[in-house]
Amino acid sequence: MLQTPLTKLLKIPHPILQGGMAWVATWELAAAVSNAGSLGIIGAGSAPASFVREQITQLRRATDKPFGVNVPLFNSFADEVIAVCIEERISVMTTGAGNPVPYIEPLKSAGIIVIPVVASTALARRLERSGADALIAEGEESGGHIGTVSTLALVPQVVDTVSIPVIAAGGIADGRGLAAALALGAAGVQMGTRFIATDECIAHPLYKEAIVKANERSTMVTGYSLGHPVRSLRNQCSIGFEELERRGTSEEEVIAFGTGRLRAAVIDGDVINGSLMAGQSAGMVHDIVSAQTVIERTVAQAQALLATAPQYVVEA
Ligand code: TUI
Repeated sequence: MLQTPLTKLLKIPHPILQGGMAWVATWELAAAVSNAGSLGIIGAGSAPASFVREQITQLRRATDKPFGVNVPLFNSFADEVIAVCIEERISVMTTGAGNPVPYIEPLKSAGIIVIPVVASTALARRLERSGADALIAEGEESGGHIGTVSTLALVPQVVDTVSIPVIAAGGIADGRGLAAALALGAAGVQMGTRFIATDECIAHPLYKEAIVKANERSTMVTGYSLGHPVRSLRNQCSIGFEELERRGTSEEEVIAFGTGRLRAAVIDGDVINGSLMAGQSAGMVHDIVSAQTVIERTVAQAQALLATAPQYVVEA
């Protein structure tokens, strides 16, 4: 067992969170992850509150373990989604892609553990002061919407800035990543891409296959010109997006080009014109296995590595 301040806070056996990936992180994946002793998370993405409520209901039928909901704050339904999560008294909320300060107090009053994603020490400091329970420090190796600092540089700097537990994310897909994160002072990890290539994930088989086939140079970042950088696998969609940005196409047109692309990849398996959001760890993912196998392997490998360097484990 790897006990850390995170396992204590969340009352779960393993210091692992599953990323709350839009369209991909449904109750099926979250249930498998939570049942395997980690924290499963439903990704609200840009979905309306009614969808999220239905997901929570289904997840409660499939597990009695703690779980979370991730809300990207650019979701136009964010207020309603968060209201549903408060009504449903979920265990944990993670937030991304924005500043969650206005939501922290109402969430905490409802007994919900609040764990925002940060990509800078400035926001980390502010969120600790505003009452966040822990933080996810997410490096630019991650898939989807990202910041600009790498995990190796960001995590220790966030750890040095705050006293609450820090969870490392970005570029982590196995026990080496978990052991390294603990050595950087993190209390656990969040993995996204690794959990797409699992049996329980509802992503189309062609999306999973694209991740398994990827190497370390298979991803690219688009959207810098919009102020919303997004990492995805290189394909006609991401190359086309880059081309529009290079030509200085209007923001409306670039946004219109991107609309519906993630759904096309995840649901329809359109690996050519869809947006295959994935992190640089895709090159480390070589098989499609159960979520439980991912977790067992990750913990066993980290434990073996840490047996030679036990001083890196921050005890609960
Ligand atoms: O949220 C994410 N990753 C996401 S959300 C998403 S949904 C989507 N995106 C594009 C098209 C269609 C659907 C896909 N990927 N990660 C968490 C994250 N948050 N990464 C970086 C940040 C972040 C960045 C800046 C958090 C806060 C922040 O601060 C802004 C501020 O106001 O200070």
